[in-house]
Amino acid sequence: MAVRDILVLPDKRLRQKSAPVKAIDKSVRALVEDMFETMYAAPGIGLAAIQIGVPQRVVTMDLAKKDEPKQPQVFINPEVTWASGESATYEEGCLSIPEYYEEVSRPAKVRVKYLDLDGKQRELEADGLLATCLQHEIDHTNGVLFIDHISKLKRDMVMKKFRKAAKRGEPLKPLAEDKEPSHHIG
Ligand code: K1U
Ligand code: ZN
Repeated sequence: MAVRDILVLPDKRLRQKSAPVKAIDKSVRALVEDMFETMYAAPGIGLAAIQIGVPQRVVTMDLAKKDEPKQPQVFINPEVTWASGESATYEEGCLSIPEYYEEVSRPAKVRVKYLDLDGKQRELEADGLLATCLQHEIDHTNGVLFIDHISKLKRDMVMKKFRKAAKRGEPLKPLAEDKEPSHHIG
């Protein structure tokens, strides 16, 4: 198990479309372990494999509050099969876009089809933070970032800031505890 480096804007690999997992073997299970370790260390509530440079459709998540026992969830080849017409707005963050938070409007409810770690086909209906987080992570598997859902003006500002930081070789800070978004669980 290892904490892996998280890709940060403007890394082009974040725009790559990930490939479906063909077989849930030892290497996929090892990837999932590394993803949880990386996600908990960040800390984050979700992670897509491409964020650690692995272009496979694998997502980890844990929406447990600070004082609750861990609730690790794994979604392999997740796919939205239905989305509500009604929208919900949530202040999102992204471990690949550190210290930037913005309100994003998405379908309030979604149905998601996926494989669990045993290769069993499952489907769930989600609302609230689970619906937001699932859509954010599924977007990652398609090379889409949450800044693609905000205005071009704001997106261009974010891109400019991160390109500049990369050029200067500035150290990229993780999401600090005191900078957590207002909706934070726990
Ligand atoms: O995919 C990612 O980059 C992870 C991202 C998931 C996410 C957050 C908010 C809305 C939608 C998707 C994060 O985990 S950002 C960090 C964060 O929200 C958080 C960190 C510590 C405690 C609680 C939340
Ligand atoms: Zn993200």
